[in-house]
Amino acid sequence: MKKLSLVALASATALCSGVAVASRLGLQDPETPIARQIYSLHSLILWICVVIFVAVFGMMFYAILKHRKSVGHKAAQFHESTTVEIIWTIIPFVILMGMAYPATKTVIDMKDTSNPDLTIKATGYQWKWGYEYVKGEGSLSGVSDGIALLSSLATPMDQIYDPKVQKSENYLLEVDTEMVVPINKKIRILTTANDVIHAFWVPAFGVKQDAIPGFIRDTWFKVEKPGIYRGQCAELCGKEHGFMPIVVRAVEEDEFKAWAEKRKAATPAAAEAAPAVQVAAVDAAATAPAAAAGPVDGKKTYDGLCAACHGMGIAGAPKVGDKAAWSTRIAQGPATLAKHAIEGIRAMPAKGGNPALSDAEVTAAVEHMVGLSK
Ligand code: HEC
Ligand SMILES: [Cu+2]
Repeated sequence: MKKLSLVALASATALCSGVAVASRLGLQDPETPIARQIYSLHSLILWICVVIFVAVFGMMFYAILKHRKSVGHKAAQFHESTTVEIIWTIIPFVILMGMAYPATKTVIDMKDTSNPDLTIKATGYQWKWGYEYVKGEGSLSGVSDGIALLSSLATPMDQIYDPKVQKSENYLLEVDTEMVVPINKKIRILTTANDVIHAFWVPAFGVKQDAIPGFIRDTWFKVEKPGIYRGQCAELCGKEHGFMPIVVRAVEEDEFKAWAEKRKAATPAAAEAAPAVQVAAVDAAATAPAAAAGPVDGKKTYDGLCAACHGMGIAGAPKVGDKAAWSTRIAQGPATLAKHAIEGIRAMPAKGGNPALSDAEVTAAVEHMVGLSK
């Protein structure tokens, strides 16, 4: 028996040291003050559980072995013993209080989204994230106001569906457009969604917040080290739930300002209106014609609507960038391609399902797609 418990002890120790070495079994390394609090809370409670587990089971097995009937032991009688009842009320009470105090403190800190330096609205779509740098109070007010990004999975589909293709290092955790934030600043994230419930989750930040259509929830983080941090949608949101990662690039404040300048220059003055237009485009049922003012931007139409099917090659749509799938189609000539996109062909809905688009916009989107697929 002694031998058995020794083996159990040895394997438990091995497991614990394994956790420390290959951190894959533990939580991700915490990178924000909140994440560190959560981590130590987790460790504290885990060890309390371990101690209780060992004490309770140790006592139980000891009693079963030593006091068994076959060795002639007679059961002790302590029914309605006030002392015992007081003890088994007070001990759990003390343990629970010891756990509730630090837990409450951490939860209060997590929920304190006051006085942010920067506010970003994260909108969940089926299946990508949109980030809008909201015009806010805070010390970074004015720096990035109005910047709007759409962030989609960058892992090529053949890595996902073709087992022979080597998977990239950040398989399913890479995006085309990252969220960029400055370090050592309080970033408030407002979460919402456009279709179904998603959840914004970046483990290293200790941030996980549901994104619910029609509601705004908030959370916050303050990263200390520049770097790339990866997360995922943490709510089952449909068939590509696993394909909507979150990537946050944390940079020095100067770098952030430079990035914001560049990004603002790249987006037309209508940057603030852009997300609304994209939302309308994604929601093909929205019949209100989106005012098609301004230059015809094929990329925008593509990103906002066509990419939903063509970005990943969903439902038989030729995937953008897939040369083999496109070569025969391109061979039909630009006029035929544009006609098929405008009028629809087989599973391809007319104008991608948004009749509010002008022919010119659809044609520009086709040109953009062809450019990416030659
Ligand atoms: C709901 C999914 C969906 C959306 C949204 C969508 N497409 Fe398609 N598209 C398809 C499918 C499916 C096909 C393949 C049709 C076929 O050949 O059977 C296709 C084919 C095409 C083709 C090739 C036509 C040909 O002659 O081979 C073009 C060009 C095209 N789409 C352009 C667009 C443009 C531009 C948009 C955005 C305005 C768009 N698509 C939005 C599903 C979609
Ligand atoms: Cu989701």
